[in-house]
Amino acid sequence: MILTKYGLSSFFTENLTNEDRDNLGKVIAVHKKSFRVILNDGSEINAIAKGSLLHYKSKNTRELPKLGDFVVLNSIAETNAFIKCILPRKNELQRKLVGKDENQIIATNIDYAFITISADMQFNIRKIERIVLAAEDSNIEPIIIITKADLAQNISQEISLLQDRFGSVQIIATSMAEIASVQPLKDLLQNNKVAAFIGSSGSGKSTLTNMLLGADLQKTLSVGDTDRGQHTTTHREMFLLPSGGCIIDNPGIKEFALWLENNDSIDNTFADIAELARRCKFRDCTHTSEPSCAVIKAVAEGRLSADRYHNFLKIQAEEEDISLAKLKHERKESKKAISKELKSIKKYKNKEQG
Ligand SMILES: Nc1nc2c(ncn2[C@@H]2O[C@H](COP(=O)(O)OP(=O)(O)OP(=O)(O)O)[C@@H](O)[C@H]2O)c(=O)[nH]1
Ligand SMILES: [Mg+2]
Ligand SMILES: [Zn+2]
Repeated sequence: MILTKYGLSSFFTENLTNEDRDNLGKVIAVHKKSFRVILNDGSEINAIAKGSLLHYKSKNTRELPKLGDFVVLNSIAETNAFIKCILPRKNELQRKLVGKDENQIIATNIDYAFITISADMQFNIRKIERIVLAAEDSNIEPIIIITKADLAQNISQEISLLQDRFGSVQIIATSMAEIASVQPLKDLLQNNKVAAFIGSSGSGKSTLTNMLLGADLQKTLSVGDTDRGQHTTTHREMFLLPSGGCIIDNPGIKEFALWLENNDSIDNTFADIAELARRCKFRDCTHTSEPSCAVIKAVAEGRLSADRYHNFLKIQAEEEDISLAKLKHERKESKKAISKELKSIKKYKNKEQG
């Protein structure tokens, strides 16, 4: 049963009928109009979503199949398989689309977010912090991978720099010049775990994918190519590793805006600030200008880094934006639902009269 290797467990199947159990699949790639689905016997098919799933205008909606979903198909025997339903998800790695009141689900049912940052570039701490936060918000373990260790001036210094900042997050350095450097990633993926690479374009996601696969399946930017900043990988895809576990190679991401489900996530990531805040004079202190603010005091006395404090403020402001965006999104959805309901009532009335 191949799907076990893709992370299938009783969590997903316990409420299924025997018939549905025989028609399980997992979405391993998402194309414009169809989904690449792997079946329990290891064969792959292209499936389309059932009609009722297709009335969604936005492809970002939760109700549509996403990469990593376990699905039930009907009519596997035929060449055109339909996705009948999506099994409840363990989690969703998601971000907010910049400039839109909409979220994008990057992948579902994953155990690790492999956050790649290349050693030869300046670190964008805020972006890393956001991705860590998004992962933790969804119960996904973030792992920071410093790629291109061979190009680093002083790799142990870079590791300790990040370790100071992200105390509890595991940090791993890799280099394509040293195949053994990916062994820690292979170890993490034992017992059928699933990881998704996430990081800037050119940070080495596809190179790592190929190293883990032991084969050059993914195209990487070749030396001499001048189109730096262009995406070499253009769609998401999931791969089973010969050493066990699965990985998802993603196109590079430029910006990572937050879309959080859990209001406590910020407090968890900024536990030190949450702890300080308990001693602020005002219970609803925003830690910006209030008198007797324990957070501002800690920054002034050098007990809290100013950098971390500013990032906290920024993310806090972002959270307000998210709440607003979510509200707008929900309103739009409920307006749609109401107008649909009205239409069907009208139809019904017309029928009754006619
Ligand atoms: N020196 C060195 N170069 C590396 C290493 N890993 C990747 N590269 C190079 O970095 C470039 C980009 O690598 P990719 O694997 O294509 O990056 P990517 O993250 O998949 O990029 P997108 O698909 O655009 O998101 C390629 O030229 C790789 O050869 C490394 O460990 N050391
Ligand atoms: Mg790539
Ligand atoms: Zn305060």
